[in-house]
Formats: sequence, structure tokens, C-alpha cells
Amino acid sequence: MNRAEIIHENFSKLVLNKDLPKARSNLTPASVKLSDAEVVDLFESQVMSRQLDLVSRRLSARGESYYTIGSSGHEGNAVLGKVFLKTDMAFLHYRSGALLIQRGKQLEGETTLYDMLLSFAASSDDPISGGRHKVLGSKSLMVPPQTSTIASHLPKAMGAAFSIGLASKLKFKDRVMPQNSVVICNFGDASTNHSTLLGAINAACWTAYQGSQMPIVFICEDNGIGISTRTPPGWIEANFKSRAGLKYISCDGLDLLDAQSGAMAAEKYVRKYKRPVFLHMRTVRLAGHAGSDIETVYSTKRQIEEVEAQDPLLHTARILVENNILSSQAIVDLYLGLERKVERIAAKAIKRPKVKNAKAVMATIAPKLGRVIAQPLASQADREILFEREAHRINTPQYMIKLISHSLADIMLQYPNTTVMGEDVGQKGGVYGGSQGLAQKFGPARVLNTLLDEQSILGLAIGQAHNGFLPIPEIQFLAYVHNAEDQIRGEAATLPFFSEGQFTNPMVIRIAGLAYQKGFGGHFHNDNSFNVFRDIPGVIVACPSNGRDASKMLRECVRMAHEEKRVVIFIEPIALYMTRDLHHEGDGEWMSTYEPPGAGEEISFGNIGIDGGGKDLTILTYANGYYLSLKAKKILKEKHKVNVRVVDLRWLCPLNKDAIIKAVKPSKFILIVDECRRTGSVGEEIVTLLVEHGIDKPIERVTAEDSFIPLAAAANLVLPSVESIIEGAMSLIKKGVKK
Ligand SMILES: Cc1ncc(C[n+]2csc(CCOP(=O)(O)OP(=O)(O)O)c2C)c(N)n1
Ligand SMILES: [Mg+2]
Repeated sequence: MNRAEIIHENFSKLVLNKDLPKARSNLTPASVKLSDAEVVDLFESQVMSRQLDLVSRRLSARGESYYTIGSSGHEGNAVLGKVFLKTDMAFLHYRSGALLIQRGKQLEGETTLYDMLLSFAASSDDPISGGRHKVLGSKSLMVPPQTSTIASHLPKAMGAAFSIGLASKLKFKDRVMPQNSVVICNFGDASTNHSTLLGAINAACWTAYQGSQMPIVFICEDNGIGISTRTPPGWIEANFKSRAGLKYISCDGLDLLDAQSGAMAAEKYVRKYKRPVFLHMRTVRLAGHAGSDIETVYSTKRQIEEVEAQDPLLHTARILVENNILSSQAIVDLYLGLERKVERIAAKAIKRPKVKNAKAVMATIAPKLGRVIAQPLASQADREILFEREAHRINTPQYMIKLISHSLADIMLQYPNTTVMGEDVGQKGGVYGGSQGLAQKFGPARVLNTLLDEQSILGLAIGQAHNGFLPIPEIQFLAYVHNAEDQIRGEAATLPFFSEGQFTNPMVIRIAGLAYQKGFGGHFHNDNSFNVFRDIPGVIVACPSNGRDASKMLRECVRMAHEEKRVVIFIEPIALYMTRDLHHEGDGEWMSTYEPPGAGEEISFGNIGIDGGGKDLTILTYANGYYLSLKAKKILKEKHKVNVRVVDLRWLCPLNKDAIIKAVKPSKFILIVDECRRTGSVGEEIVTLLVEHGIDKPIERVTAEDSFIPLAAAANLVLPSVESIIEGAMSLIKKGVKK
């Protein structure tokens, strides 16, 4: 017989026999400000959570539900659903059944149990994910949906907490979280070893240490084990008790009254001081890690039984009996009554419809969000003040990075909800000057110099977006996004999908990257792969090749983030940041004059750039490849009489298929110039696209080698060059002519 059923049967027996575990504190309900009715109410949530586990396990065994990880042993977290307000945004661990049920009671006519069962049954009626995933979440309870990656929700919890003070400072009228709210987040003991968690706590403490508000409670539900690996006794306390900027409070999650006392202390502190708290709540884990876990492989029967004897429900039963709140019989009646109730609700939930087809599944990857509200342009008078310092040269041609910084300034003026954050983006204005002048123009609150931690930068952005901001985080180099990419892949990109667009985290992530960078050189400053973003559903990847396009595309990215709540990656080719000339020194052809919003023609999403009308060869390329191809185009014409048109793809994900097919139609040959690696890069996708659309013309690729980029001039050995483009073009034409 499985342990879940044994625990279930034992509960009634032990309560009726008054064979209950010893008291773990001397607290009374009154001493923790709970009335008798409130203790019963909390107990009811605990039992509901237990029955939810039990019923879901039974359903899972029959293939009617997908709930495999339960909350059994963690039901003490019900107090968190009571002590914290439903407006205190909550980023939850997967063992938060009782917390969520209790929190739901703060709503009139709540249906939390039914809603959770719909989610576990993957029914399209599930109000949070629409049947797309088993998540814990609720729009009305301000619980963004969370799935299972350990600790990945903590950087954004930190960011959301930070955004509360920021919204007050900026008198931000579109804020989602009320002024005096706080953020709570919980996680397991083993999760505390994860760099994502340590990074989030570190970022919270680093911020609070400097006197900024960071109203967050990190709740560690310590059951002493992570799947089968035990947490060394005392480790959590030793690790978190005396960290700079972190208030440590411990409580006993087995003893409801002690848990209530700890939760109240944490709430009082965080609400008053708006500084991070670490609430260490001891719990047990009952019935294994997940439905499929066979505990006896790594624990003895005796160990398992000892843990079961500390069942928090038995402890609450003791509290109820000892304080003459309920009789043993009444407790068992309530317990079994709730089993029947959960079964009734579950029977209804599993009959509800499922998601029907791929289109329905995908409808929330980039959800249609109703009326699009365009942000009006800033007034000319405001713009004049904004560019006061640059006035003398704003109408002269500039290289790309200057135009990006002008564009960012205009964006921040036009969109009061935008914020910029990243390493060195403040006074210094970024390593390359992309955010130059922004801190001076908009102040340190909107242009935030962060600590050196990419997970925290992205978490800060995601969290701020949860509070209505439109963040523009900067990652210093493409190579340094990889240690944090799950924040984009697993968190930012999935939020609308898992919440039917009820929660969104729009943002534009600026990343300096790609190859040909000569200053630092080497692999890390010349990372020529952005594939990691190309397979994330819903994420847009933009990549300009020149300043004029960059300033306009950036505006379009922000527009999409604002109006369509999209997550956009904006890759800036470092090597072209300060490029002035195209064909020869002094021609100034790679510079342009800044065109403010509304002045010239904008570059809308998917719009490609076409240079020349040559009908011999079309080169499909982007970024540095576009720059090099234009050089090659001139030589191909002058030396080889080959007429070329060069297409700047600009929008690399998703590709604008129709525009690409139309662009290649007039020419005989197609050359793809891809500065990223031969294997897996966008060039492969373009070939596939052309073939799949019946383009029956000779196609070739000039790409980077499947290599890392070495230092110094050796870098050029593995990258496309003007020469290799010309060579590729000529060999393609030769082969084609022979045919
Ligand atoms: C990043 C990541 N790595 C591994 C896993 C697989 N995994 C799921 S739960 C778990 C153990 C977590 O233990 P703990 O944090 O103590 O939480 P508990 O399950 O005990 O509540 C692991 C390793 C995961 N979900 N995410
Ligand atoms: Mg654990």
C-alpha cells in the first residue's frame, strides 16, 4: 500500500485514539492572535490541501490528473496565506497547496480548490493556464503561475519587490502592486544551494544594504531533503542566519501556532522596514518527493515512519483538542468530510474539456490582448530640453551607438513606464555608451546601475514588468547572457503562455554581441551565436546593422513590448557600434543623422532592408554580414560585372518569410552570408525556408566556421570576409552556369 494512503488512514485512527505527537511549543491560539474559529479555518485549509494531494494521486494513477508533487507535510504554510495579503504578490514553490487555498479565502466566492483541480487535470477551463500546464497561480490572488524549475522564480520575486518602492518614488500611476505591499516567495531547502536563489538573495541584500527598499520575504520550507539528498543538519540556519542585509526568522511549520508566530514576525518586519527577511520554516515531507518516488530506496521504513509521526495535521489536531476547540470526533468528521468534498469537486473537474488543438495551445504564446493603446509622441518642447546638451551635433551624422543612445532617450521620454538597468549603464553610460546620458536625463531610479549578476538583471526586469513597468535591461556581452538564459527561456517567455496572457512581462533586452570586435577580441567579446533565443516560442530577435535602422528598430521593439506585451531581444553588433565608413576611409557612409520618432519612415516589425536591384545574385544577410556584403557588392559589380542586391534581414526571429521570398524572386542565385556558425545558425533556417517554398535556384552559404573565436587576427580565419563573400558568390555563379 502506498504511504499516502497509510498516512491518510493513520490520521483518523491516531486522532480518535488520542495518539498525537508531543507539543512543540507552549503557544496558545490567543498568544498568536488567532481566534478558535481562525484555527479551525487554517486547519480546514491544511486538510483541503492534504485531500487535494490524496485525491490527485488517485486520479493520476488512473491517468485523469497530472499532479505528481504534493504539499503533504508542508501544510503549515497555510499561515502564509492568512498573514500576507492577497495583494502581496506571491511567487510560489510547488508545495504551496495550503498556502494558496488559505489565500483564496481572502476572496469573495473563491473557487481555489476547483481551479487547482482543473489545472491538475489539464482542462481548458483552468482559469490560470487554460489547461496548458499544472501550475500554481491565480490572477485574482496575484500569484503568477509557477512550474518546476528550482529557484528560477526568485530573481523576478526580487525584481518585483524592488519595483514597489520604485513605483512610489516615480509616482508611477500604472503600478499593479499597491504602495504598501510586499512580495513573498517560497522554496525548498535543497533549492537554497542553487546559484539562482543565492543570486536573488544576494541582489536583495545588496540593494537593501544601500538603503533602497526591498520588501521581500524569502521563505525556506525546510523538510531536510531534496528528492533523495539530505540537507546537512543546521546548514540553512548556518548559511542564512547572519548575512548582511538579511533578517533571519525561524519558525516551526509543524506547529501551526509557531508557524503563525513566525509568519507574523516576518510580515511585521518586512512591511515596516521594507527590507528582506529570510523566514526559515521547518517542515516534513510526507509520501515521498513525487508520486513516482520510491522513498524506501534511500530511507528506512523506520525513518519514514518517524517523519510521518510528525505529520503537521496531527499537530494541529492536538492543538485543536488541547485548546478545546474541536473534539477528536469533530476533527475526523471534518477531515473525512473534506475528502468527500474534494472528491466531488475533482469528479467535476476531470470531466471538463481539454485543450483541443495546436492553435488553441499556441494562442497564448503571444496573446492578443484586446485594445492596443499607442503611446503618444513626446512634445517638441520636452524633446528640446531632453537633447539640450546634444543640440549642437544632433543634426550631424553619427555612428550607431550614438544613435542608439539618442533613440533610448526619446523612448524613455515617450514611455514613462520604461526603465533601464544593467552593469555600468548609469553614470558611465554602458561599456560602449549605449545608455550614455540617460542617468543624467532621467535619474538613477529609471536608469539603474545593477550589481554584476545577469540573472539578477533579468530578474529585476521581469519583476518590474510584473508591476507595469517596461524594462529595457542591458546585457553587457552576448556571451554573458548564457549563464542567465533560463530567466528568458523558462520565465519571461512562458509567463503569458502559462497564464493565458493574464500576466505579461514585456521588455526589450539589449545585448551587445556578434563578431569582428577588435578591442578586446577573443571568444567572449565576439560571441557569434544567438541560437539560444531562436527556439523560444514567442520571443522576437531583432538585429540592426547600422545606426539609422538601430534607432528605428529599437523604437519598434519598445512599441511591441508596450502594445503587445512582447519579450524582445535586441542584438547590437559591437563591431559596427563606432563604424563610420563603408568603402574607404572618410566616406562616412556608415553614419546617419538621427531621425526622431515620427520624423521619417519607421521600420516596422518584419520589414527587411534591400540595397540595390541587381538581378544576378541576392545576398541574404544581417549585421556585420550586411556591412561586408555591401563592400563585396561593389567589387562584384566593378570587377566581375555581377549585379547584386543585398538584403538586410533585420528581424531574425521570426523571419519574415514572405518578404524574403519576394526579395529573392528576381535574381538567379542566392547567397546567404551568416556571421554565425555554420551549424544551427539562422542561415540553415533560411535555406530550409527557401526550399520549402519551392525556390528552385542555386543557393550557397558563406558562414563562420563551427569554431570558437580566437584572439587577434586569427579571428578572421573563422569568420566570413569580403573576400570569402566574393569567392562564395563567384563559385555559386560558376556552378549555376555549368548546370
Ligand atoms: C534547476 C532544477 N534542477 C533540478 C530540478 C529537479 N528537482 C525537482 S525538485 C528537486 C529537489 C528540490 O528539493 P527542495 O528544494 O528541498 O524542495 P522540496 O521538494 O524538498 O520541497 C529537484 C532536484 C529542478 N526542478 N530544477
Ligand atoms: Mg526539501
